[in-house]
Amino acid sequence: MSFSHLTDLYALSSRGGVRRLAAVCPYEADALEAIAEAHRRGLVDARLVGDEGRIRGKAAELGLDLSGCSFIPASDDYQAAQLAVTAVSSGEADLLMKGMIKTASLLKAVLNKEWGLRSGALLSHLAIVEPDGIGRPIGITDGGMNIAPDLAAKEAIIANAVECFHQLGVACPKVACLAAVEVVNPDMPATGDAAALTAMNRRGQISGCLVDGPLALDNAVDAAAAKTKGIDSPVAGQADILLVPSIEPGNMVGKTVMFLARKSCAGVILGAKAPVVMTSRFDSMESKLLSISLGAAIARR
Ligand code: COD
Repeated sequence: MSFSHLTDLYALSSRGGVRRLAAVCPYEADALEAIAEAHRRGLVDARLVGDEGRIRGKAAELGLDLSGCSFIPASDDYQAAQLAVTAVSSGEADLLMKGMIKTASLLKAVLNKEWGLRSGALLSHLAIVEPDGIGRPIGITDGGMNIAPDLAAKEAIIANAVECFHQLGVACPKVACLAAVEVVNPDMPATGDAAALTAMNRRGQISGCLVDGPLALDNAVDAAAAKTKGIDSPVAGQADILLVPSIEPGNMVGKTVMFLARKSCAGVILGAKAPVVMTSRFDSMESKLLSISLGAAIARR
C-alpha cells in the first residue's frame, strides 16, 4: 500500500488492527464526529477523557452513537490530560488525541517527567497536506511544537518526519530545508543550517532520506519552478517533507493550505512513546479524521 494521496491514510491506518485512542477533552462537534467515524470504520477504540456529561450532551445534540466508547471522567483539563497521558504511558492506550485543551497544556503533560510520554528523543510536530496541483502528500515540520530549533533539533525533527514517512511506506523521502533563497547567505541563518543538514545527509549523518537546501518553497515543491531557476538538486521540485526554520513559518504554511486553499490536513506529534494526534479547534471533521488515521497508522500496539 503506497502513500500517494492524503486519503491513503484511511487504508494505511486499518492495517494491523484496531488502535486504542485516548482523547483529551473531546467536547467540540468535529472532534466527536471524527472519533465516532474512526470507531465506526474500525480504526480505533476510543477512551473519552474529560467531563462525561458534557461529552454525552454534545453527542446527543449531534445524534452520535458513542455506545462503543469508554469514558474516563476528569474534573478539569489538567486532570484530563494527566489521565489520558497516563493511559498511554501505562500501555492501556496506543495513541493520544488533543481535544478542546490548549496545545501547550497538553504538550506539558506529554513532557511530564514522571508519567509523560518522553522517549529520550526530541518531540516534534508534523503536518501532512495535499495542495491542489502538487499530486502528492507534503509533510511540513515543525510548525507546532519546537519554537526556534537549532541545528541539532532540526536534525532530530528531520529524523522524526522521515521515520513517519517510512512507516507510511515511503522508502526514501525527499526533505527540502526551506529558506527564502537557494544560496547560503550569512545574514539568513536558516540558509546555513539548511546547507549543514544537506552536508550531514551526504556524509551519512542523516540517513534514510535525501536532504537538500536551502530551497525556497516554490522550487522545493514545483519541478517547473526548480527548472526555471536551474537548480540541480535531487530534491528540488519533488520534496515530500518541508523542514521549516521555525514554528511561525511552519504554522503559516500549514494554515495557508488549510484556510486559504481550503484543504484538509493531518497533524501529529512524533518522537514520543506514542503518537499524539494534534488538531486545532477550527480544523474540519475531515482533518480530524485524517489526523486520527495518521496517528493510528504509525501507532504500535
Ligand atoms: N522534545 C523533548 N523534550 C522537550 C521538548 C521537545 N520538543 N521541549 C521541551 N522539552 C523538555 C525540556 O528538555 C525540559 O526537560 C522540559 O521539557 C521543559 O522544557 P521547556 O521549559 O523548554 O519547555 P516548556 O515546558 O516551557 O514548553 C514546552 C512546550 C512544548 C510547551 C513549548 O515549547 C511550546 O509552547 N511550544 C509551542 C506549542 C504551541 O503553542 N503550538 C501552537 C501551534 S498550533
